[in-house]
Parts: sequence; C-alpha cells; structure tokens
Amino acid sequence: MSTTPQHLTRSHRGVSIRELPARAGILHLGLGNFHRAHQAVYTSAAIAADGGDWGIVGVASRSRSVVDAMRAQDMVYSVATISPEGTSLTIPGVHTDAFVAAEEPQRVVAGISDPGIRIVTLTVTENGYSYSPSTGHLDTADPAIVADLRGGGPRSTIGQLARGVQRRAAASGAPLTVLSCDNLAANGPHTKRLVREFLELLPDAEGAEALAYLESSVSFPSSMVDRIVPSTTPELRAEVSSLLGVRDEIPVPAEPFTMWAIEDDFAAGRPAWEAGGAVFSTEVGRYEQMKVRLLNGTHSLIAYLGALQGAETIPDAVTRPDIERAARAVLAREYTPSIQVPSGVDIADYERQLFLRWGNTALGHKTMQVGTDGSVKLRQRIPEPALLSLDRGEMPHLIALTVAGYLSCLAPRPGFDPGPFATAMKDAARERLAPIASQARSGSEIAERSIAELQLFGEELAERPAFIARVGDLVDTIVRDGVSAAISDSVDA
Ligand code: CS2
Repeated sequence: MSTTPQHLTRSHRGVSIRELPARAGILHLGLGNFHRAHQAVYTSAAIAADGGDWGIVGVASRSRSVVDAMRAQDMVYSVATISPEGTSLTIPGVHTDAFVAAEEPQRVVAGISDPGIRIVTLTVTENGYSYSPSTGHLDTADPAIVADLRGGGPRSTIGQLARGVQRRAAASGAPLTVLSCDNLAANGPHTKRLVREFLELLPDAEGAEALAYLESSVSFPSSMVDRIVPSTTPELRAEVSSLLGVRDEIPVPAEPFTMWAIEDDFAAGRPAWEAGGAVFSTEVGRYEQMKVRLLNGTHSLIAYLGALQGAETIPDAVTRPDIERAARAVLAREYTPSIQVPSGVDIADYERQLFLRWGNTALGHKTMQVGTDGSVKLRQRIPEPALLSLDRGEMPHLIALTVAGYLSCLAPRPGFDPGPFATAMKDAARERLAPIASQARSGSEIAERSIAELQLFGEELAERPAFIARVGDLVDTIVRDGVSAAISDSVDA
C-alpha cells in the first residue's frame, strides 16, 4: 500500500471548498501569504453572498514555489486561523490561475489589458513601489525602472501597471480599478502618482494616450488592510495536513482579527466584499493613519527592542514588562494624539485589542519578520507623527527610541552585537548603513549620518537636529546600558 499522503485538491471533502468562479475578474500582484489570507478570503465571502465573475489570477513576483504548489493543489490551500483557543481552517478557493511575473512579464501586461479583468489588486509590500523614501516620487535611478522605461517585459510593479494601462488604453479602453492593499499612506493616490510619473517619462507618442486614459478611466481607491499573517512553518504544514487528512504544502497562518476599509471608487464594478466584513468608507485616510501608526508603528518598536533583548517573537517581546510599557507610552503619548479616529471606532477598544493581537503566542509572529525592510516601513510609520509632536514643542521620545532601536539592529556600532534576530533582518538600506556604522565613534554620528545625510526618514526629519540628537543619545544608551535603560530614559523623560 502506498504511504505517500495525497495532496489537497478541489475534490477533497474534508473542509468545504468553494466552487470555482467561472471567470477571473481580478488580477492580483503579489501572491504572498498576506493576500492569500486577506483579499482571497473576502473575495470568497463576496462570491458566496453575491456571485460574480470575481475569480483571482494570482501573480507571484519572482518565487516559483507558491505557484507550483498552487498548481499541484488545483489552486486551493487553507488559511489556518490561529489563536490560543485553537486553530480553524478555511479554504478560500477563489484563484483561477497563478504564474510568476519574472518568468512571464508580458503575461502580466496582457492580463492587465484583458477586458475581463476589472480590478488589479496589489500586495507587493512597502518595498515594491519603486519610490524614493526621501521624496516620495518614482525612483528613476532604480535599475528595474530604468529597464522598464526602455521597454521589454516589465520587471517592476509600477512598470507592469504602467505598461498594462498603456496596452489596455490602446486595446479596449475599458475602465479599470487599481487597488493597492499595502501599508502606505494614501496608497491609492500614491500608486496613481507613480504610474503617472512612469508614463510621463515615455516619449509622447507612447505615453500620451495612456495618460489620458489613466485620468479618464482608471480609478485608484485607497484601502486600509489589516491582518497579522506570519510566514508558513514546517510545523504549520504538518498540523494543517493532519487536520485535513491530506498534504497542504502552502497553508497560511493568520490571526483571527481581520479588517479592510476601502474607498468605494471602482471604475468597473467590484465584488460584494462587505459580505466578508469589509467597510466601505469615505474615511479611509483616517483608518490608514490609525492602523499604520498605532499598529504598525508600535509593532516596529516592539520588534526592534524585542530583537535587541533576544526575543524571537512579538508575543515574547510585548509581554516583557519594559517593552509593554514602551508600547503603551508610544501609543498614548505619540501615536494616538497624531490621528483622527474614524467615526464609529472605539479607540480604547482598538488599543486593547492590539495588545491581545500582539500577545497571540500561538501565532508566534517573528520579530525578524516585522523588523525586515524597516527603512521603507518606518518611512510610512514615523515621520509624520514625530513631526506633529516636535511642532507642538514636545520631543517624541518613544519614536526616537524606535529609530534608535532600528539603527542599533541594522547599523550596530563597532563592537556592539545586536543578536541573531536583528542580524537576520533584511533591509535594502543595510548596504548604505554599513559604512556609516563601521566608521562611527558615537550614536550621534550614526543618527546624524543616517537621518540627516541619507535622509532615511524623509527630508523633513532630516532637518530636526533636536530629534536627531535624541536618537543619537538613545543609541549610545542602548550600547552602554542596554535596552531597558533606554526604555526607562524615554518613558520617564
Ligand atoms: C507588520 C505588518 O511586518 C510588519 O511590519 O507591522 O506586516 C503587520 O503585521 C500587518 O500590517 C498587520 O495588518
């Protein structure tokens, strides 16, 4: 008898699997775990409630592994909702196809121009938009953008969108919605601006028609997405497979909490995502600020301070009394006063839930994962609230501590060992930070060179010497006296 366990497929009867939508209406760029546990789940609920040809073609940017596994499993996989109370499985089953953009770039362009596709959704991370963190504009020095402007199969997400829009304008001219689902402030207008800047750089004969079409027929609603989705581990694969009774190679772990606030500006229709709990709102900007600062900003603080203290996971970090104290202080003093709460949201309850979510030990979200790509993530999370405090005449000590934690992890002073979890954090700025760190004799030099010279957190913070000096002090305190001393120094300041 064969002992090879069977793979999950559409014919599996263990957990109910949605009938495949007849056709795809959505092309999704960024087939990572987040998309598969968020938009896919809402789309499944929308189709169940309201039908519609809203199948999703999933496009992975470079990696073959998920695409191969999706194909081997008839495009189905499970989402494991994990809490200390237990694990439950759902199978969204809404993907009609999947492929890898790096292997078939022209297929991305053709997909965007296909009139059956009415929405292009994006989860390409803060890092995937090819913009300069200091100016917010398209990074025309980015080699992928340079190549995409020249022509051929586009490599960058912005190049793919722009070339797809260009082809669609010339072909059907059918309206289209581009929906960013990444943690960027005003992610709709931001994405539109970058696509427009790309098209403006093309010769007139190529770009003019596309630019006119972009203005008249493509909408870019903003959206705020929220669900903590860690990486898949071998343990999860084993647990899910044993719950299902067949092998699922690509289950996605996710927390029970999920939220999606979307601006209702769709040029060519949309799924009934409200059936899955999405909120259509005119206040998406407020939702974004609340989430990007309160959840993500504080998440970064927990990740950097936690990693420096040797905590592998966010729940391990946030349940340490001093880190919890720092998290509560940054929320109360610096982030919450910087936002306008969306109508109907109970902010005290939102904050209470944040601690439960971060403390989800069963989920085991890693400090390394949250700390990765800090240079682009922090750019979204900290400058605006920091500037608001500074303009009120108050030093944002805890935001300064977040930056000092980040610099201690990514640009450690000679002789300072930030530990294995900080060392494992990936960041495009590492290369630029390395010479700064290796030559530095003090924290103030590291802070000055990274914040003022490199303008790592934008042009405005680069011109705030008091803030930069405070970050420098805290870097020195971390090196000399440790993270707990730096926390006390910031919270009690
Ligand atoms: C996290 C986010 O990795 C990070 O930087 O802060 O991925 C966070 O888990 C999600 O935005 C939650 O919605």
